[in-house]
Amino acid sequence: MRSWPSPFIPDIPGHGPAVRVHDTARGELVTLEPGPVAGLYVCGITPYDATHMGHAATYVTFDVLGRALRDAGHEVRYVQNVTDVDDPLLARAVRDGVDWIHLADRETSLFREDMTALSVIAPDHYLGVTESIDLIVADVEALLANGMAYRVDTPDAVEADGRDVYLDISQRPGFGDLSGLTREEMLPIFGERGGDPERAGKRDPLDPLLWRAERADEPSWDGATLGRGRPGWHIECTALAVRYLGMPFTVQGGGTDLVFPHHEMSAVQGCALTGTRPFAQVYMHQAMVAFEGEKMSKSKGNLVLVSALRAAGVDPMVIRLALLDHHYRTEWEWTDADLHRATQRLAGWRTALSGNGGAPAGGLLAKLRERVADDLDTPGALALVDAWAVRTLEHGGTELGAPGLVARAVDRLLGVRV
Ligand code: 5CA
Ligand code: ZN
Repeated sequence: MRSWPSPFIPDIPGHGPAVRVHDTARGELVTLEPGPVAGLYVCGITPYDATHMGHAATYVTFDVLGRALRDAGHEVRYVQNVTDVDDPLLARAVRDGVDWIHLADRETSLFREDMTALSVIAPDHYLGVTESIDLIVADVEALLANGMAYRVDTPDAVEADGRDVYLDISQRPGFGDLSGLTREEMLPIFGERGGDPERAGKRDPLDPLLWRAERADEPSWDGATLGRGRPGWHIECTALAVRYLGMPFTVQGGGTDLVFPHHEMSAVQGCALTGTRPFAQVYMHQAMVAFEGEKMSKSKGNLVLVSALRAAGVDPMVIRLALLDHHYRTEWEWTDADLHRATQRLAGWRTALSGNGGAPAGGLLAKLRERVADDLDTPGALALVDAWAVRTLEHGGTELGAPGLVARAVDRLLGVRV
């Protein structure tokens, strides 16, 4: 799938320290040790509505991670999916009386525009489910062949012998290691987040769907020995990560709403498929962004859209600064005050950065790098630039070239074009 144009990443002297982040599985800060190439998989959108501040927070967070890894001297291989066929997308298309393909296409295009405007570095592999069917089918067939998956009778399948396929979770060691949830805690969440604990014929209510046999009025693809149908949700991310990054890759990312079941299942499936562990070295999650008292979500409709703000004339760099002002592990609620504060900040920075000279910047570079590499402390990084801007504005610029250096550092590390 076409991705979007990546922004230019300016060079600055030296390089940053090793990157430390919070691993959800271990519940502690860990230093990433990826070797020359860091593999990053971040769960992409289900394109049935436009990019909201929660999505934007997630993609900006992992963009900053990618920038920190590059600054520390690693090459970054970045993979992202598009869930361009799934139940909520099909349901929205039916509700609105539109073709699901057009809906997915339209919202994915808008997402690309939003990511471009927000200066987010594009994935190296940007892949829709609908263009990855063969890969997914081969993986589900492999899981059936090695006894990790099983078929369930499906009376409402279109094909007479059509049967759904599930992963046999009870066979899997390590299930629950990521989320740390008990079975009792898992069951209701599984039901709320796309799972089907009540489905008759499953060996375990928590078993995730791998392949859904074709039903009437639903899109379907040729599944070779699986029969016609479409993939379950989690297997798409397993298949793409294994194929395009290989196991174990450096970081699996997304919002905290994906810890269970999505990332737990993706990981268990990857281990079942390859016979190796772990799936990813580290699992990183962006805290939920709320609006009007609740998690911002397409299904609830309490949305602040990136595209709507852009259409209203808000500078995308103001949006990016508003997001960076919140640490990725802290839940927060979007308000107009965020916009106001970021607008003031950008204006102040622009004034300070437009002179010939500025306050000395050598020390600032090292401190900025340290903040970003320390569990992506972006609020701390913004505060450092604020302090430099105040010094420059209050005392005038003494160091020629400092504004240029600071502007490049802010662009390289934080993705803010001033
Ligand atoms: N297509 C799946 C992942 S494979 C999906 O969850 N799509 S999504 O469109 O619902 O979400 C896209 C990304 O944004 C996910 O990483 C999700 O965790 C994150 N996200 C969704 N809502 C919020 C929110 N309110 N705050 C922060 N991140 C969010
Ligand atoms: Zn995913």
